[in-house]
Amino acid sequence: MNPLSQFLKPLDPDQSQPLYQQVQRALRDAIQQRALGPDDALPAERDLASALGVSRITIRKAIAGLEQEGLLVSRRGSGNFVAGRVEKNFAMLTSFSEDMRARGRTPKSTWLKRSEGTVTPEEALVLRLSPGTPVFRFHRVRFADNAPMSVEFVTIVASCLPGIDSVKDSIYAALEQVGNRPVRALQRLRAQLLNGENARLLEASEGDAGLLVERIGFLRDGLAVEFAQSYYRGDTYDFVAELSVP
Ligand code: 16G
Repeated sequence: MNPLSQFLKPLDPDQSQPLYQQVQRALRDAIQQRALGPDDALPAERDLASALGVSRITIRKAIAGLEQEGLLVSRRGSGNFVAGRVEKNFAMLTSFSEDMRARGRTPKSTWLKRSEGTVTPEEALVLRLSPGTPVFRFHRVRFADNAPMSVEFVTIVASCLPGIDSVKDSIYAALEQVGNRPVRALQRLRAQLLNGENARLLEASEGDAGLLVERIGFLRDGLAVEFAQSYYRGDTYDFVAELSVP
């Protein structure tokens, strides 16, 4: 038996919840319980409509809502698909915006804070800067389409950018414009449970699995330009690397 059929049962029009929301819930459950896996095609609208006993208009409204949530993606001409996990090459020095675009997803960010200051003792050690060096700090939630992927804290050495407002959507684009995009980086990945503010921002539950990736980016002359800490939802990101014999 197709396990998907467990989720596609005729709905009850007498329930207080609008029908399209019931459809959304049924499909969301099917995705979360893996009856539909990443990149799987959703059944045709007319098949969903007849299985759930609702109109195609209701199905379309539910699908639009799930697209908004980032759970489904519609591909022109070929239908609706479950959004896939993002696979990121651990050894590629790319930006979040580039990674998302390369996968056909639209990068978005919610800005939580941007501020100017001087290095903290920790940043001074990590970036090898003298105390008092000016820095810019950027705090954002990063989305692929409408699905939250990471909460990011980035510190950039202020002398590498013309000003804090030169950063629009992409920090790396702003650095590249003035020839200060990092060309080498060190990266560390650590498992971390999502709690408190980070869990809330990533729409995860307290204690869900997460990943903390820290990156120190360097310029060609070896000077550090960025220190970034990104907290990822554990269920949305896969880090892959190619290995070779030493
Ligand atoms: C990625 C980088 C981060 C960088 C950001 C720039 C990892 C683990 N981290 O999130 O170091 O600051 O991209 O993205 O990949 P942006 O250019 O889209 O702002």
